[in-house]
Amino acid sequence: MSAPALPDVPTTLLIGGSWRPAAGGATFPVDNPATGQALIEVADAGVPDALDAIRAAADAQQALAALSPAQRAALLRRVEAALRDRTDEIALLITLEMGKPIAESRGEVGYAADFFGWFADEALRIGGDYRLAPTGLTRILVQHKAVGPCLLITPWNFPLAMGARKIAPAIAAGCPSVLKPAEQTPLTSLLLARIIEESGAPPGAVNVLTTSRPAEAVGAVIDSGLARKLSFTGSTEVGKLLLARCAAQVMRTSMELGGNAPFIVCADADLDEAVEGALLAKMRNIGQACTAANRFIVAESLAGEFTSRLAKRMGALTVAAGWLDGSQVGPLIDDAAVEKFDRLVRDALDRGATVETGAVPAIGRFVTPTVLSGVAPGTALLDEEIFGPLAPITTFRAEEEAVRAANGTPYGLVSYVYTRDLRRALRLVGSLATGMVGVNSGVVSNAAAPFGGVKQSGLGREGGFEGIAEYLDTTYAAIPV
Ligand code: TXE
Repeated sequence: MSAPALPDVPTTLLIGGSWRPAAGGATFPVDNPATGQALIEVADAGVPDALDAIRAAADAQQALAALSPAQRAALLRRVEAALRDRTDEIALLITLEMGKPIAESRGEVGYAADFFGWFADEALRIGGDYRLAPTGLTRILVQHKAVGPCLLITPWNFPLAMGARKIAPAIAAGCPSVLKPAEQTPLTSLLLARIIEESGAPPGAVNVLTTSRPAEAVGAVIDSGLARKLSFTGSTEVGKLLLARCAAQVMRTSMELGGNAPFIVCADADLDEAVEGALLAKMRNIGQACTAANRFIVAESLAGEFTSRLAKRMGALTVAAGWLDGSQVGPLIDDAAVEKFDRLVRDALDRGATVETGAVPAIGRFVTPTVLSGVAPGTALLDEEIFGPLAPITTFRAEEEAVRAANGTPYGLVSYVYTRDLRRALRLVGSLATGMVGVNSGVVSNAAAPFGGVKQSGLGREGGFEGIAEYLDTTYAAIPV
């Protein structure tokens, strides 16, 4: 299979405004998941590079603080415009290193650009307030100030958007950062950093550390004490390790971790809409999203019809390399993801699940969209984050039963509910223990919304007014008069 040529992209580290190789010259390969072949080699940062990067960020704090809110907003607007202008080039890069269909990559570029636009406005709204102490003799001047240098760690599944959700509010708040992208998808972050640089960011405002040894490089940055905040998106397992490490430095943290989203279809749901929403919520990003519907919990009375329609739609999707016309399902990110997918399907079948579509062997990293019904409690795919195009269907009779099943997980990122009854919808929104609920919608995320989870899905919010607060400290001056 021959892939289109790789767009021009930097392959070295960006530290303090200089593009440079890793100390010692180490590099590591970046794969095209569709072909399994290397696209290019990028710099492999070690501990000395990591320390240089966080020092460069700390050194840039003054230069960023010297930019007025209007200048920071204008910078973010220029980044937004450049992303929109260069959509085709960036989308191809995302598809080549991550695998998703090109139409979805274009959507990701627009979504990422929205965050630069949103936070350009937020940069103008940073303020504070003025209060009187109870005696009235002291004035309290409350301010919101940049927390300081930030470490931003992103996963591979949305290589552009995850960086945008962190860098845009950091710049808006006046925080310099070190971006550490996932080892599978460093190229999009390098291109984003170049675009931010070309848009006029001060040297050192954004530094990029690509590395195949994240534990070492990230550990060095945290232990340096120079980073004042970590924003991490990734697995709950790594998030817990990093939380413990940050505790030693009393660092602020935001954590966007794993999910196990229930997708509840009530007996009064509009079935056409529910099937459309299910496809979106399950198949977006080849199922590799923390917001992916993980468990379908369907009213018994329409489970048969819902299942056969969903299976028909999922079975008809075009599985092909993401750059090919008409591709709807690209490859999974790596061989480990394919092994996990196969293990989850096998376990469900061993426990008596019925195949409605799919469940055939993978070809390379391309797996077949699969729907399983009759999935028994205790089956691994109901407890683990699937991260692939696999839809397990379970049924319920009473609403409380659906809520109990939906909430019966340590995760709490998002739920989806399909119903035509407003009261039922509001009742469910109240009782579902997740940070976000899609009501008759398979998509919850946008730049205005405070994206984030409860329970073991994370801490903090990205997007919305709440998104910038994560990068600001509240301080005050007490002034007796
Ligand atoms: O995540 P990791 P992986 C879930 C999903 C997926 C599973 C594993 O279920 O199947 O996690 O994915 C960096 N110290 N999500 O292995 O390992 C790593 O380099 C410091 C959900 O990709 O958590 C990358 O930049 N950093 C999630 C980032 O952490 C470390 C998106 C995420 O990698 C590190 C991705 C360490 N010891 C996976 N180990 C979501 N919330 O959307 C890894 N990293």
